[in-house]
Amino acid sequence: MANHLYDHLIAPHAQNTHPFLVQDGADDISYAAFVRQVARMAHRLRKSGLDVGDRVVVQAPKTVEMVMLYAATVQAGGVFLPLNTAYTRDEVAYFVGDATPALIVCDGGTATQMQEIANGAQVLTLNADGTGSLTDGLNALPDIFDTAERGPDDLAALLYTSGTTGRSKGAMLSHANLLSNTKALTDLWRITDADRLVHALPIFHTHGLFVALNTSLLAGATVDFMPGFNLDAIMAALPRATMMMGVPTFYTRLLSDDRLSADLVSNMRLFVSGSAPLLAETHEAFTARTGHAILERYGMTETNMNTSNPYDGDRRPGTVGHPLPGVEVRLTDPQSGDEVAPGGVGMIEVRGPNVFQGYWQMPEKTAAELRENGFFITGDLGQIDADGYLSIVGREKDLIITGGYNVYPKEIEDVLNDIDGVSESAVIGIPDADFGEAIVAVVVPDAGRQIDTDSLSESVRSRLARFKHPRRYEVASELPRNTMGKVQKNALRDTYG
Ligand code: MCA
Ligand code: AMP
Repeated sequence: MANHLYDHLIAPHAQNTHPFLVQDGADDISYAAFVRQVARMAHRLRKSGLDVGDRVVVQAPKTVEMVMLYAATVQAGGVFLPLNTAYTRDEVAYFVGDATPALIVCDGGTATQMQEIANGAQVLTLNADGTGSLTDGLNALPDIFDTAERGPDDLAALLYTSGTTGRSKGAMLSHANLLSNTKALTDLWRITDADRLVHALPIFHTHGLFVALNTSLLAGATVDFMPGFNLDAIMAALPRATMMMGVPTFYTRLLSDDRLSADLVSNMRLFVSGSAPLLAETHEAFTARTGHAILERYGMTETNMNTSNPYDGDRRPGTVGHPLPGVEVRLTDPQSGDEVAPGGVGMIEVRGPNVFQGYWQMPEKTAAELRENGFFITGDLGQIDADGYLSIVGREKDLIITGGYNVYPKEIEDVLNDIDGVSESAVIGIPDADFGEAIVAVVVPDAGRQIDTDSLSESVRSRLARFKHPRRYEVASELPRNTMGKVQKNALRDTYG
């Protein structure tokens, strides 16, 4: 049966003996072997209760089996919902409650806790070594599966993205959203089966999952699949590789190591950066050291990728390039919604086949951010130069990006404000050499109370993922406010940055 994403990304590889997933210390997995394992896993999912349209929540270590699980979910007609492995029980409980999955796949170590919040979903396990109830006895299942019928507009994935106002929103991504973007990127970045990609990103976000893996699948490229970012492993892999995708922290870390040289990367064709701003100085230092101009692109969970610097031609530091083919970008006045004059700063809005279907069960939020004419309001402020290069010059949304992870200050402020003795708080991002931005919390105690910052961090630890924890707490007698009563975060950044 027709299945838009499966038919383009996976089915064509049924007889393809070229290596797909390559790992240190393990046998290569060919494309054909991958297709067979995916079919077996689709049987496992179906037998475990997955119906067409059901969500599959996955909070599991990065493994080749998790890539198979993604593809098997698509083949069985499910909706893939990966979660950051750093999320706490409370955070996961919210996603499970909101998305009401039929299946949850988690690390064996968290299975008991997951059962408690499963909300009726069946829990399967997948451990870092690939074992678990998801894969137990898998080879006994048939290696052909009757692919579920899914059209271009059916959902393939639900990816949660935090918001300025608190509750995380599930971005509904259709088969056509994912496939159209995959085709645009594969074409633009000239990805082919001769490529070998260094894959050190997590696969629970758009960057590592869709940008990196979907393009490799479409092109039939080989993926050097690493469990995470390890400088030694990447240095060892670069001489054999042709491509790498990373967040800016990858590039600053590579630059901090003397082993990075033009010789080491002489086989490389393309370095891509995204998810957070790449400093122009990092871009320039990388070119000076290696001769490679990093290609910076811009995307969002809701839209996949929107713009990219050119493959041929000038990759301009500090810019995110031009709209992808088929994608429209316009800049508008945040108040009036009117387009700004050429060269002016405005809200970045995007329209195209990449733009999501709306937020899961949140029609008001969808209506607030997705215009009836199809333009999505990104919350990022941009400027377009005379040559059409877009630069992100600021954000309307109060957002911190640390090491490529998005953190909404409101979520941390809510936790801090709940703590006994805290009157109010403001959370800011300050420049950090490794993560780009680091989180600082400024806390005002209740009148006459002292605050012990150790107890603050203790309270935060149990409720929020590690990457959201403030690296520093500052106690202040009051927060600076403007005449409208709004906290002036710029003033706080000046004081504490
Ligand atoms: C780890 N830690 C972090 C982060 N990562 N803290 C803040 N921000 C982070 N990103 C914590 C660890 O838990 C640890 O805490 C301490 O910081 C030091 O960790 P370290 O070993 O240095 O970290 P790492 O394991 O090397 O990870 C850093 C990383 C990783 C490689 C930069 O965070 C990463 O892979 N980031 C990529 C994120 C990503 O894929 N973003 C794409 C989102 P402790 O010391 O207490 O143990 S998709 C997206 O944004 C859009 C769509 C787009 O355009 O792509
Ligand atoms: P997410 O919510 O994880 O999808 O993150 C999307 C946000 O990351 C965008 O709205 C931007 O603010 C930011 N972002 C992604 N790519 C870039 C980039 N190349 N430069 C600056 N910011 C970026």
